[in-house]
Amino acid sequence: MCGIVGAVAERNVVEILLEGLKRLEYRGYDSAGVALLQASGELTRIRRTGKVQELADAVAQHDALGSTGIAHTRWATHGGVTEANAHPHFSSERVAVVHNGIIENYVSLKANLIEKGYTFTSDTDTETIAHTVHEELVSGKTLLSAVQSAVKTFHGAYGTVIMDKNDPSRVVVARSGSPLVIGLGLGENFIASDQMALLPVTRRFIFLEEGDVAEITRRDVKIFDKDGAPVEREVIESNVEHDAGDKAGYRHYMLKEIHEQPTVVRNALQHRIDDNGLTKDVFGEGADAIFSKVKHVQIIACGTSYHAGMTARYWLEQYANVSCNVEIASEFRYRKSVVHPNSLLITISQSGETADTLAALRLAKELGYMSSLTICNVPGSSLVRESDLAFMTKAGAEIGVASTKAFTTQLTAFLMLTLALGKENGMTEADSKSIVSALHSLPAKLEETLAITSGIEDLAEEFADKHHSLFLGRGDQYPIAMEGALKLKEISYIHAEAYASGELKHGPLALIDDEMPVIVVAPNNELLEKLKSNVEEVRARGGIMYVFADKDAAFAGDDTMRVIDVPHCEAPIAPIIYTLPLQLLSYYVALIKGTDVDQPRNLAKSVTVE
Ligand code: F1P
Repeated sequence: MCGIVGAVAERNVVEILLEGLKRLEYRGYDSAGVALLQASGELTRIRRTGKVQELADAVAQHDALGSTGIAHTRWATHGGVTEANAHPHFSSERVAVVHNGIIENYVSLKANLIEKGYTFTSDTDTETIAHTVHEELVSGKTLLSAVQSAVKTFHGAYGTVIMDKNDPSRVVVARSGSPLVIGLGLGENFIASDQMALLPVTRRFIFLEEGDVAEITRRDVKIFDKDGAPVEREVIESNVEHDAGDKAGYRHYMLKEIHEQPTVVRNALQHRIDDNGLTKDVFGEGADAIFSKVKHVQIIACGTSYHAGMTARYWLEQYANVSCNVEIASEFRYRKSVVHPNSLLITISQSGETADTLAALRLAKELGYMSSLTICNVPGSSLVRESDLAFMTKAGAEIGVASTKAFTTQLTAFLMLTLALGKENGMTEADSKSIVSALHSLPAKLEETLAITSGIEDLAEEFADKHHSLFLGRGDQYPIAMEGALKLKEISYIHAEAYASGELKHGPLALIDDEMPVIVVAPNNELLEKLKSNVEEVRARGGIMYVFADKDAAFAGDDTMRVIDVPHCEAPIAPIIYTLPLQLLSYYVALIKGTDVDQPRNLAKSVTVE
C-alpha cells in the first residue's frame, strides 16, 4: 500500500524519484508528492492528487532541484484524497516525512502535539510523525536519534523516511510492519518500499528488518536494530528483471501478465520436475525431513492467494492424503484456533508483504506449528525471510493490481507440493504419474487456452450493462469460480458472487433472472453430471448462462446458454486451465466499461496495512 522512494546523491534526484514512483504506482495511486532538499538547505515540496503523471507535470513546470529527496504515491487510509493529505508531510517547514502504514495511536499523539503548540494541516496519521520528530530535533538531537526516540512513541505499522532541512546530507528511515529496502549506489544511496522502484539505479539491496532504523548518506549506510544496537545486514544482488515495468506492447499490464502465463509456469516448473517427478530439494534443503513428519496442513492467505489455497486443499486431501484447512489471514489471526499435531503452516502471497498474512505467520510461530512454508513471488520479501521454507513462484514482477500470473504459478507450486507431501503419505503411483504428466503438459495447454481469446471478446459485450453476476463451479473448480468472480468485481466493478453449484437451491436460485448472467466452469470430470443438473435448475428459471466447458462435456448451447469450448486437459491441471478464460472475460468486460484495468479504484497491489 502506498509507495516510497528516497535518494541521497550529488546529482539532482528528482527524475530518480519520479521514475521510482511510476514503478511503484500500482501499489497506491490516489495522490503523489515529492520533497527535495538542496545542499544549501532549500526545501521544495510539490504534491498533486491523481496519478504520478500529474505530479511529474507539476514538477516539470517548477524546475524542481534537490540532491536529497523523498517521494510518495498514496493509497488513502486516514484522511480523504486531497493535496493537503498527500505526502510528504512537513513540520515547521523543517522536517519532511513520507510514510507507509498506519500510526494507530495517532489520535492521542495528535492531541498531545496540538497541546504543545503544533498545527496540523492534514487529516493524516502521518503528520504526527513529522511533528514528533521535530519536537525531538528542537531538543537538540541529531536526526538519527530524534527518529530513534520518536518511533518509541508510535503504535502500529510504519515504513517511513525523514529529512531535516538543517541537515541535507542524509535521510533517516525506520521500518516496523511495512517494508523498506535500501539501494546501494556509487557515491549515492537510495531507499524504497519495494526494490522495483530502484532497479534503474542499482541492483544491490539491503532489506531492513523489523524495528530497524537506518541513517543513509551519499557514502554510508548505518543500520541500528530495534534496541538501538548497530547491525550489519546482508547485501543482496537482485535478479529481478529490470524491464518488468514495461508493457511489452500490450494495452495493459494485466493483459501482458495473462499472456505471460505459459512462460512463467514453464519457468516455475523448470529444473523442478523431470519425467520421474520432482527433482531434489525443490522446496529447499531440509524440506523432505519436515514433509516426512507432516500430518496436517494449515494454509493462510488473502484475496486471490486465498483462492489458490482453497484449490490446494482439494488436491492435498484427494491426492496426498494430508488433511488441510484453509483460512483468510485476517480471520485466522484474531480467533483462537487449535493446532493439530505435526502441522505445517503454509502462507501464500504474491508480494510476501501482505500485513495480515505476515501477522498470521508470526502468530503461528507462537502457537507452535511444526514448521512454516511460504509460496511467494517476491524474493527477499518479509514472508520469505521469516518462513522456515520458501518456494519461489518465479512469475516475475506482477504490476496489474488484479493478480493473474501469480495465481496460476501458485497453483502450479501447489501441484508440486502435492507430489512432495503425497510421496510421504501414500499417494498412489497412478495419481503421482497423472500429476507429473499433467504438469508437463501445462505450459502448452495454457498456450492453447489463450487462443480462445476472440470468442471471449464477443461475450464480454453482453456483460457491459449488467450489474450482477453469478459464478458456479463444483469441486476444485469452486475456488476457480470464486477467483473468476473476484476478478470481475475488481476490475469491472460488476457485483459478482461465486457459489458451489450444489448450493444453488439453498438461496442463490432466488436471484436468477435474465439480468443476472450465470458463468459456469465445466471440465469433463466426475462431477460433470451433477453440474449439468445445476445448469438445468438455472435454465428452468430463465437464467442466461455462459458455460466454459470441455468439448467432450457435450453441453448444447441455445438462446439461453452460450457454450465456450475450453481445450481438453488432464484433471489435475483443470483448475489452472479454467482460470484463464475467466481472467480474459473480466479483462474484456473492464475494457468495454472503460475502467482503469491495471489500477482499479480503491484497490492497491500490496496490502501492507491490515
Ligand atoms: C493478496 C491480494 C491479491 C490481490 C491484490 C490485493 O496479496 O488480495 O491477491 O490481487 O493485489 O492483495 P498477496 O498476499 O498475494 O500479495
